Amino acid sequence: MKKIILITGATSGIGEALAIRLAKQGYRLILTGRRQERLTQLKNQLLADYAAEVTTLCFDVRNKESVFNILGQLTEEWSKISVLVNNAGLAAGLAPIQDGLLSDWEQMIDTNVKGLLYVSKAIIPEMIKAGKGHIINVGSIAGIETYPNGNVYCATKHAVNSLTLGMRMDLIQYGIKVSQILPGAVDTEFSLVRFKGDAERAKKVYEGFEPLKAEDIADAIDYMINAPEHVNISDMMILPSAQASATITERKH
Ligand code: NDP
Ligand code: 8X3
Repeated sequence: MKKIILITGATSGIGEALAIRLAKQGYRLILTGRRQERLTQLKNQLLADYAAEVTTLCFDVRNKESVFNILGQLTEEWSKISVLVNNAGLAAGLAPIQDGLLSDWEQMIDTNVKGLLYVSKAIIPEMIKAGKGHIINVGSIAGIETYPNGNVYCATKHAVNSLTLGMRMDLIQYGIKVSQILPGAVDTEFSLVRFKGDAERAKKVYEGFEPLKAEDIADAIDYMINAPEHVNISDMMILPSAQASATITERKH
């Protein structure tokens, strides 16, 4: 029987690409996000294309009651999650600290940090019981380097980096591996969300160079998941070839 893998934020971008990649390999998937139509559409696609076994759960990771109720109601079979991919996250706004919106800050902190913690806390007990498991956190180059106007988003990804280290230390005694993937610029809905639907501004982020595709990151997470039991790919930073750091990207205009 293939492992069960839970991916948060599977309705677009990296999470969706990973779901497709893992379904192809026969993994059983629990896919989550806030957009039910997208979850249903993806489930139907994975069933039609790969006869994949998929459970979808629609909830907001910021809502702790929903997280614990919904994940707590998984059947005996589906609660045996082998791999948790904490991928749901976002940037909201790109403004100097003095101009940032409180609502943006709260959304990023509540999703990227608190949401990741809620989901992890709901899943970890079963992994401890099983004496094995694998948690993969989606961090960012922004979790290592802060860039101008990135303030709170960068702080949330620094928190993900720190939580990854802490989780790894605390969970090692239970046979649970903890990994982190830290992408640079990936062309997904990320910038559209950051700029609140301003497609022109979002497009500019990826102009003049070839950004990563969601599939590039899915490929790397697949490698982490399929590494032998005794191997933990602990942290993996992946950048577009044209990106040297959080602030240096070689653009051809
Ligand atoms: P997308 O915007 O394409 O995907 C984000 C996913 O997160 C969606 O499925 C969205 O689903 C989900 N999500 C957002 N907020 C919530 C919430 N409150 N509750 C539940 N689900 C939520 O962007 P990416 O695929 O690029 O982002 C995935 C991760 O990768 C994020 O953590 C991001 O910070 C990180 N990352 C992205 C980079 C990039 O350049 N794109 C680079 C480095 C890291 P829904 O809206 O349906 O809830
Ligand atoms: C997303 C990459 O550089 O826009 O985490 O912050 S960046």
